[in-house]
Amino acid sequence: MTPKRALITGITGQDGMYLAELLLAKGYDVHGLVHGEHNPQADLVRRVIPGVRLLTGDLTDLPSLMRALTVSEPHEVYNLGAISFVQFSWENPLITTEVTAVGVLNLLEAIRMHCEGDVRRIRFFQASTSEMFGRVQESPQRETTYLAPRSPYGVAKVFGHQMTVNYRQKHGMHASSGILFNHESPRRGPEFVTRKVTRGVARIHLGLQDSLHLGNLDARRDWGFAGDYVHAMWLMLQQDEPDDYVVATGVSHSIRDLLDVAFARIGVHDWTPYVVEDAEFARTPEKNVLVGDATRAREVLGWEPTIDFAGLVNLMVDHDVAEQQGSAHEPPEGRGRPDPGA
Ligand code: G4F
Repeated sequence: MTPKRALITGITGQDGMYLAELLLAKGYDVHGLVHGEHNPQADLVRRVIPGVRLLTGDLTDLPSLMRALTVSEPHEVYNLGAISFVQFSWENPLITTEVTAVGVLNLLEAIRMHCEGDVRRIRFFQASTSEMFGRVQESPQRETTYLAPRSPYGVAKVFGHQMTVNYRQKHGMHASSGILFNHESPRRGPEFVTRKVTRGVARIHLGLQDSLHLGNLDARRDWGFAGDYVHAMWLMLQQDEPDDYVVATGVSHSIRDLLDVAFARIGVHDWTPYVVEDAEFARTPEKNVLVGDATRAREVLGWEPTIDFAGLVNLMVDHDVAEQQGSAHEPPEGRGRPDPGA
């Protein structure tokens, strides 16, 4: 049987890498879009997941997307590419909009034109986000919860989400959207709070760092494991009909909880001497509790998270201790500015 083919944008990010591994294990031919000629993250993907075929392209460049579709002839397209750091989007709202919002439209249009009237030939997944809920109108948040984003990133994601819904409704595309709550792993960039904490804790444990500077310790998130979330993405594209799904654990934790678990892993039960609340990292205003209701994903897709919060944090601390000692298998570092093409 001819293997299924998939095209992934955002292949160099944590989700792209986990998804590529999942699809390769299922026998897919996997193509990934990478931005720029000498992208250091592309070398990491080549090294860690040698089965993936990389294509150059950019979500802001429609002809490059058309070319990627022609070369890969995918059955499934996963759009994981975005500028995804919320703080960065406040400093760079236009490029965030071009990549994270208009990039989705470019890809939908490229698929529509490529399929020439047979739009169901390619199934499309859009990575939407809990950041779309922003000033939350109900808790927990579900697929029908009103969208009230509070950052240029959240606004851009709402555009991509609604375009996906509209292309499904107007053009009959098999286009699904996963409203993904925070999902983490040892491959998470160190600018995000979970990895910042687990990496900092590992360095404190090894005597490489004295303290950890953080923003609001009372902020709460619904954190899951990225490997579980890419499984939900794949399940969405295996359904006969496309739809939108919240992907979340349904449990909210504070940054203090994160610190409790991470420091306990290295045997420290009072972390207060090590943690500095620093206005540089505080976001305002942030009074909302993001927590997702994944009932639809559970009932329709049969999806369940496999790793809980403590398991996730422990996994990340253990990885970071090994990495800081120079014995980890895969250095996920080297992420600078988020990669817009991928
Ligand atoms: O780890 P964060 O930077 O992630 P955030 O902003 O929730 O966004 C992530 O998850 C979203 C949902 O999946 C994605 F859409 C988005 O692309 C990204 O992947 O911050 C989490 C929380 C925030 O409340 C933040 O204020 O941690 C709080 N925080 C406290 N101190 C900090 C820090 N965040 C960061 N990055 N650094 C701090 O020092």
